[in-house]
Amino acid sequence: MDAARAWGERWSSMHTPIARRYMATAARSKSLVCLAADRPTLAGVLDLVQEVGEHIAALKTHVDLVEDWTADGWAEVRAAADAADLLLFEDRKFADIGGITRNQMHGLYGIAGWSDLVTAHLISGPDIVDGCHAAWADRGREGGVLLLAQMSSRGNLLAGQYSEAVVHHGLAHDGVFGFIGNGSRPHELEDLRSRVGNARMIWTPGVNLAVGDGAMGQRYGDPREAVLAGSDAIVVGSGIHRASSPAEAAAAYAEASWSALLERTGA
Ligand code: 6AU
Repeated sequence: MDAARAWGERWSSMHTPIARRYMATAARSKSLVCLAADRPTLAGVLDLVQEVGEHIAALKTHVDLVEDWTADGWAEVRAAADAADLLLFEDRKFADIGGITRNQMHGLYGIAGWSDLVTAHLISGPDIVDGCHAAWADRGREGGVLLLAQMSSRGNLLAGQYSEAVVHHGLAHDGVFGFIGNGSRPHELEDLRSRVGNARMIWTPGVNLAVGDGAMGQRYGDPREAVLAGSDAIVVGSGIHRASSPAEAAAAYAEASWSALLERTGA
């Protein structure tokens, strides 16, 4: 389906190349799934991309949990993401001052050289967003920052005035692709969407077709409800990579998320 029609107001309100790129990718794959490929080996990540690539729109990594990481091995992950038509999202959750963040975007893992998206906390102030973009510019590349406005884990502190301030500053910065919202609580998400408006993405972890509590304080909500409440991408990890058939699970999350988008926009 045509991306503009599927996404409705979100498409017409978001002009940055990276936002359009994500929405077009999602429309091609008929999926709002961002896979959290939280496997500890390069082979594990690569296998997962081969298995589920056609059912997802973005690949989220934690590069520092890959035990056998090498630059060459990671170049294969980037190539696999390209071959499967995926945005590559490093969930680094930067939190330092702008200049250090810029250096951390380079560093051992060279994140600026291969990531399309990164996460950052705004706890240290808005210069962190400039730090990320300066690093992408150093490598002649462009990217987008997702700011953590809410979290899915129990007892987290991203609520109230802090969450409001993240949205306020984030909306003022063109380099902010969007916000991380809490997929496990649709009413919190609706509230976040009302504050964010249409001109930024909201991506939501904490979703699983099996709603309930996960390991170590993680909480899960239903993917369809998250999209209806205003989520633009469901971040799914163990619901896919721990499934007996990751491909079947990814297809089910793709169907749930894409049909919910069409229901939301009336497309
Ligand atoms: O589906 P799971 O629970 O296996 O994986 C969820 C993924 C993990 C977390 O690092 C990440 O989503 N995450 C985030 C992100 C995306 O920033 C924020 C949050 O509040 N909760 C959360 O689980 O890779």
